Amino acid sequence: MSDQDQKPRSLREFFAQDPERADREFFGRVANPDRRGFLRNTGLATMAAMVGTSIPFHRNMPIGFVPAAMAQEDVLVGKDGLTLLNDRPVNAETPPELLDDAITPTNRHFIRNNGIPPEEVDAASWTLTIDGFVDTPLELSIQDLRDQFEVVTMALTLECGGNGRAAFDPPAKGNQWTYGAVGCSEWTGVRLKDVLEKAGVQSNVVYTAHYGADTHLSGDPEKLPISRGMPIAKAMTDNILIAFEMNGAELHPMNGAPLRLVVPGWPASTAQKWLTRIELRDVVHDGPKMTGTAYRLPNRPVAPGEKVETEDFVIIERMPVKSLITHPANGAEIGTETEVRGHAWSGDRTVEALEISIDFGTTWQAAELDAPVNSGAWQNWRAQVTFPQAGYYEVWARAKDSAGEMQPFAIDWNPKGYLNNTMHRVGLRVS
Ligand SMILES: Nc1nc2c(c(=O)[nH]1)N[C@H]1C(S)=C(S)[C@@H](COP(=O)(O)O)O[C@H]1N2
Ligand SMILES: [Mo]
Repeated sequence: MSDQDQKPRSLREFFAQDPERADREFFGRVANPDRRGFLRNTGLATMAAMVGTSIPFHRNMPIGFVPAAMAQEDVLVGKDGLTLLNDRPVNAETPPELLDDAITPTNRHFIRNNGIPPEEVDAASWTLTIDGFVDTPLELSIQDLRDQFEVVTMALTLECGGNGRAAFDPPAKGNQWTYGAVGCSEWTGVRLKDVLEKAGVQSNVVYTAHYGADTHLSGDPEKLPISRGMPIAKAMTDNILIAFEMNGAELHPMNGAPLRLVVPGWPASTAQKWLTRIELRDVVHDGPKMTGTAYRLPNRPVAPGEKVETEDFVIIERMPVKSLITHPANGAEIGTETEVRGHAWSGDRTVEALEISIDFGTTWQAAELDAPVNSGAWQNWRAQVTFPQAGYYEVWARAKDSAGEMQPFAIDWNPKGYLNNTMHRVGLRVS
């Protein structure tokens, strides 16, 4: 039986199967000889946050004890309305109608973890190492970053490369994301480019490699859950941040506190959370999730279900043109006059036009489309729609980008279910 088959589907199941491990991974709780739990500070804080207050007798709590007040969704502390796809590692997406804000609030930003987040996070002693082919290797605290580089705030779109995977047929393995593995929060930090320039990028550098403090699901300290990178030319663009604030506050623990990369326009897997090290390499990075079929696509269209050889895969770079309808919600009952609105984005490009249809794609109406607030931010759009009579309608939205690329009705199937940018459809009952 593979590891996959034994994977518990809920937090409660996980605690039932392996209580000591569950305690270690969720709360950093270590067993005492008398089998009572000893909660480290962050673990205690996590559990207190879950139950909503302090736990005076926490020292008496037995190992593997799930507080009765804790529902399964409570792994999502500090998140609101997210759909939990997996709790080990934690993966949760945001329903489209909860992504209606121009800037995604922290409690609505999706979570995609490949491993176990670090238990003890101390922002004051956190360091970032810049090494590899640089003139001067750097070791920087978060305060050093603030002091030595220009601090900037930007709205930046992060989208998982597997967003939309649930629509693939035959199905693709992995988290069954529907629409909500995307968000555009406001991030504060320093430009990656400025930091790399200070270290001095040597002429033979072709690629970055990113490392974080999370640990592998197996518990093996030699294994990394994920370590991805990008071509040096991409790394030197202006809108990539090493961020220490999210929406004007600390990063959410699940979104990489206290330090992460934010890389808009490319698969968000390049945006290393709990960032500890960036290495500059003279070859393409080969860390976990860089090779094989991970975040890679066949180099040609393939038939649905077709077997593709590993050497025929290429690394995904920019994300494709895409949009989301965030209002009204799918299934809503509305009147004949309604504002329809949402966001649109396209990798390193801008979106030039957004059109909607209420007659299954027969005719299209231009929506009002805002410019991005800065490079790397999604664009907000809205349209006033008049439905001719009561009944069932679908609103479809399609974006077209600066290179003339438009969202399709259907996309080529690929083995891992990446880059689904088909049009978003919302069903509405008009009365
Ligand atoms: N250290 C670390 N960084 C990581 C990951 C991870 O598992 N570990 N997941 C990546 C993936 S696949 C995505 S889509 C984004 C998700 O960022 P979010 O969880 O803040 O939404 O983080 C990326 N950075
Ligand atoms: Mo991802």
